[in-house]
Amino acid sequence: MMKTCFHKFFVTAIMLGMVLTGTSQAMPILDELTNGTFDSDLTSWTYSIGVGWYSGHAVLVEHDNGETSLLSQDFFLPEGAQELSFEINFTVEGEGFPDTDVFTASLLPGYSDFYYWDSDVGDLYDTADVMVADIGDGWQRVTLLDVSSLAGTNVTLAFSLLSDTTDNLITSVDLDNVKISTTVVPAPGAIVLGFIGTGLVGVFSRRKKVR
Ligand SMILES: [Ca+2]
Ligand SMILES: [Ca+2]
Repeated sequence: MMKTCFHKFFVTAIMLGMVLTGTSQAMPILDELTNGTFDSDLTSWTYSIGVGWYSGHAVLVEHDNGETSLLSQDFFLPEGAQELSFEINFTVEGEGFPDTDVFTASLLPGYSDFYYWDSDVGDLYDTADVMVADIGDGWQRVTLLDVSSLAGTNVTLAFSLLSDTTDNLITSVDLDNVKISTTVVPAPGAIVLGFIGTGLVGVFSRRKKVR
């Protein structure tokens, strides 16, 4: 009787595992964010003309009138992901008014242009979602405070620099230390073991009551 009961339980657990595995295989899971520190090049990033590497960081410069310099990476945002942050340093040369250069950061889906900067106004962002801190030598750290709603999914992080059309104003943006911070969550294996443990306790307590 006991043996049959365990047998049924484990067959059910294995079938459930197969269903869950089948579901997750339908969507290819990407690698997590890599080379956010730009140690030696732009490996793992997708980039357009106008984006380069210099001395341990990425640099976005204007490459043509009215064109966009784009740097992006598609990656898997892990379970427990909490904050996304990066560091930037703007250099603006020339007298551009009324020209306007625009830099944006987006985490898609969901956070389009969560950080926006233009050469006329400076930076614009929602303080409920984003924090900006001076960290010295002209660098600022921009933090998107809560990305937990996207944890466990594939996302795209994109930085863009849109040039004005007359180019009296020359902007370049240094970018470094793109990071995801996570809270500790139980590994999937631990969750499954937890379910099995709870199931066994249930089986034993039910049998005890029968006696
Ligand atoms: Ca670096
Ligand atoms: Ca410009």
